Amino acid sequence: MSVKTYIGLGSNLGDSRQILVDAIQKLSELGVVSVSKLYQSPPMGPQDQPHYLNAVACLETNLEPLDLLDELQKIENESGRVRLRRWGERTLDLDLLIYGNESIKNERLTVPHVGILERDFVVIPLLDLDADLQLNGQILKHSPLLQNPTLTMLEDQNWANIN
Ligand code: A4P
Ligand code: MG
Repeated sequence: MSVKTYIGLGSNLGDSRQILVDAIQKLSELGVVSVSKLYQSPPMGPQDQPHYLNAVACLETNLEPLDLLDELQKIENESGRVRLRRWGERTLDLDLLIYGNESIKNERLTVPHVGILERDFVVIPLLDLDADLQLNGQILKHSPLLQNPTLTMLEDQNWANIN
């Protein structure tokens, strides 16, 4: 039985747009994928790093959570992932944001991903995919973050040639 999952994508090193396009292509080998618009956002965390490109993908997959995490980490590594410091620059970061209605907390995985509701670069692309999405009883489109978004929309939902 397939489960609806949401994956956050971020990149601020290398050819970020191409890295995200390639990542979406690889995600589409794991199930049915649709994507948000493509955004640029100022760095959260250390400020002396480049802006990020961010997007969110919806993936309907049969993979169990830890198997999906394995696949996400494989895709990160294939992008030549460099990660220098916490919240620092990286070629590709794939976060498992939501896995169906499941709450998961173990050594390798916390789902829903912590911090979704504090990050406009996650909330806004999630709303592209489901305008009525709720998380822990919170209606995302009512989030105060939407009052003063810091991100810029770069391209519509055709950017990855997938929808
Ligand atoms: N892990 C636990 N739960 C999860 C999950 N739901 N999804 C574990 C993915 N991984 C999860 O991840 C470290 C470990 O987290 C993994 O081994 C996995 O078992 P990591 O990606 O190597 O490193 P990091 O700790 O994710 O810390 P990180 O990545 O520094 O934090 P974030 O939260 O991923 O933030 N600013 C903008 N504008 N846009 C961004 O996308 N991203 C970050 C990274 C910082 N600033 C940003 C952005
Ligand atoms: Mg991460």
